[in-house]
Amino acid sequence: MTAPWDDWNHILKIDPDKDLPEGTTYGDLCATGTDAIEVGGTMGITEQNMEAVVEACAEHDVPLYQEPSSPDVVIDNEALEGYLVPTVFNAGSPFWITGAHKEWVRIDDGFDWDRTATEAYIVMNPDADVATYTEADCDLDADDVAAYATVAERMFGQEIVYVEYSGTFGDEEVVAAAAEATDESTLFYGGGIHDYDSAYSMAQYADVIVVGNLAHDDGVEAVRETVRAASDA
Ligand code: 1GP
Repeated sequence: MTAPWDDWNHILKIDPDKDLPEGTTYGDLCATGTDAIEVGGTMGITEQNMEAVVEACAEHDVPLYQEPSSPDVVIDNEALEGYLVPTVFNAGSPFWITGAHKEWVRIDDGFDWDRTATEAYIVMNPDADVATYTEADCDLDADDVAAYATVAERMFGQEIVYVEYSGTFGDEEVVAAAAEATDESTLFYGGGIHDYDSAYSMAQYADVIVVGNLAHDDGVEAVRETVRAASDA
């Protein structure tokens, strides 16, 4: 069975807690050529700000996914193609591996399994909010990351393995090792992609590159360059 992300090269992640640059609209971001929009962030996420971004993107022709940081911010909006739910494989607290999920599946009666997939995160930037929040053990070398990727794919059947350097550009050797270790899973890379070259270098290894801050800091043209790099690589 093929999943939508099998065909993706590029995701734009929009953080509902962050502003857009002056003059940039959500519509402009949807029209950058990105393969999908993920709406999510770690801090300051509410149902209200989630809903506002989803509504603003809904009328544009790009697949829209919510990436909920916790069950209480999950929104039910028919504009959403689905939910990509993080589980952090190197979290120090089991809450972020299965604990939050355990609460979620029982509060939500009509859980929409057909539209829900998990992302097996390996969090690598110790200074990122997501690392602090999940108490992630980021002291990992390329071999460790490759082993986590194998565990995610082979033991836990994860469709998506996500090497996450949120806020900083990662180590190419680590991403290459994760790519080498994954066969069936789709490898996402995110963190510090800020121009054509940085996008191109990670897109050589990752199946899909995820661009976040750039949209909020530099706007549409900068994002377009990364889309171009992702399809060139
Ligand atoms: C964050 O992986 C994404 O979850 C993208 O990271 O914001 O550093 O681009 P940046």
